[in-house]
Amino acid sequence: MTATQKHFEDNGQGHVFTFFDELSDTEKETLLQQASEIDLNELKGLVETLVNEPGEGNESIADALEPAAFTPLPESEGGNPSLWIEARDKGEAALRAGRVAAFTVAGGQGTRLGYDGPKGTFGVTPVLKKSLFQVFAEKILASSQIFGRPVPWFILTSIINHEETVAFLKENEYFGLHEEKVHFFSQGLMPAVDSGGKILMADKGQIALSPDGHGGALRALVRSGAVRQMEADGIDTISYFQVDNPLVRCLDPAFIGFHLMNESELSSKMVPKAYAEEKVGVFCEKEGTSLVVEYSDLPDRLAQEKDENGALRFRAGSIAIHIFDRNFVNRLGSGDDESAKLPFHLAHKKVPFIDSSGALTEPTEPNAYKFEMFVFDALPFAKNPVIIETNREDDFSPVKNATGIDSAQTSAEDQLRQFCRWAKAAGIEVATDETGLPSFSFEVSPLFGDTPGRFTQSWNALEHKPELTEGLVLV
Ligand code: UD2
Repeated sequence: MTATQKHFEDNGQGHVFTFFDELSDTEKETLLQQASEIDLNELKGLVETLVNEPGEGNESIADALEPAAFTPLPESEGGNPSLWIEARDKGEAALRAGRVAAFTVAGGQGTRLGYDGPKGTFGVTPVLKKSLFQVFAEKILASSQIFGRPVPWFILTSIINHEETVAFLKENEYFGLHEEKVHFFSQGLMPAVDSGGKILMADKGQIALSPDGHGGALRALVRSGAVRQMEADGIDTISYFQVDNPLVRCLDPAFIGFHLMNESELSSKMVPKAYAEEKVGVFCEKEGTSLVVEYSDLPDRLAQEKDENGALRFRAGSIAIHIFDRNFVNRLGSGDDESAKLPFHLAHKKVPFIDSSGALTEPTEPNAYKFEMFVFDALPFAKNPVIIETNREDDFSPVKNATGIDSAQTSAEDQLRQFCRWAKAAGIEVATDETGLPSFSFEVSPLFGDTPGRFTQSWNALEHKPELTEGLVLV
């Protein structure tokens, strides 16, 4: 019996090795490797506190919860235009100095979309159906060209999609970015357990493992050496966004500027929630500390509450766009600071498993508990957290579902509306409906323009100005 087997035996998880003797040498090695990466102490604690305990319940989360303060847009009530100009200038200076990296979390399973492949390879633009990865690459390239410094791009993958993601970017020659500026690293894994806290086996030689949540990004950034590399390259500011949102401004100068001006360790963007049930976390404050309460944890009573103007009181929706200070990532991700650890959240899911006879069971009801960390749980540990308002139509239209809300269709339409706003701002006549949507599809590459100002500049520089018609692509 190996030391790992004994350790599992002693911790009540010896069944993981039931079929060990039937495995080939390579299979044995794989299983031992998987097992050795599981922290059984941590797992035991999670089972005790999350699976066995009934849980806090939403109402106790609500105690003393207040809406978080945020910096309004210049055009919003209380907005300060000169402050936004100052922030933009500071952010542009940081981009010119090469202090900023882009960071995409793309390790998730993307089950809701029903697309077979890494989500970042999914086609989203209205005409060319460029992939999410291509859209981000071109935005990063545009910023690199404008500010004269190549911006490195870090991509978090997971065991589910690492190889395919790397191959996709390579085949497409990194969409114009320098190969050595695109960094991939895989996030950690956690085992799924049954209601008795026993680790589930996906096969005789395979533990049922799944990604440790996007909060795992912080420790993955440290473990992979990405943080060390950033330090060596003079990067102290990490611009974080999710793989599902093609509208995101990957490197927004004003946002970067607010982060730096406030010497913040973690900055975030908010949009006023569109409706009470919208599936976004909400920025709150509890006893002077900022935090995000996930939509599923916010009691309905608070989600529906209105202020004296009739607006939702808890309306500061988190759209998962953040800026991290590199040293802060190191502090949390290294695990050195015992007082700053991201908690795990519990998810009850259907996970296929083999039983004690080795037969595979495909459950029809949730049978397993998974443990995930959320990146926004870093907020209470951050010094000087900053929350700024952003325009939803210029930053957020995710592709999450196959149809309906937050689908490929709604996102493509939001991209079209943005292109039309830019065209109108450049003095081009384009007919749209009352929601700003044209009756035809066209597309603007981020390399042609990624802001109204740069769109206008490129448009004015065109010798032959094309008519905006179906299928036009401005590159
Ligand atoms: C997330 C936020 C929600 C809101 C919304 C905006 C959580 C729990 N909720 O909801 O508050 O901001 O986004 O769109 O995050 N990912 C990984 N590794 C993992 C799990 C996820 O990289 O182990 C990535 C995934 O690839 C995606 C992102 O994290 O880019 C979001 O994951 P999700 O789709 O599970 O989050 P969602 O839509 O429930």
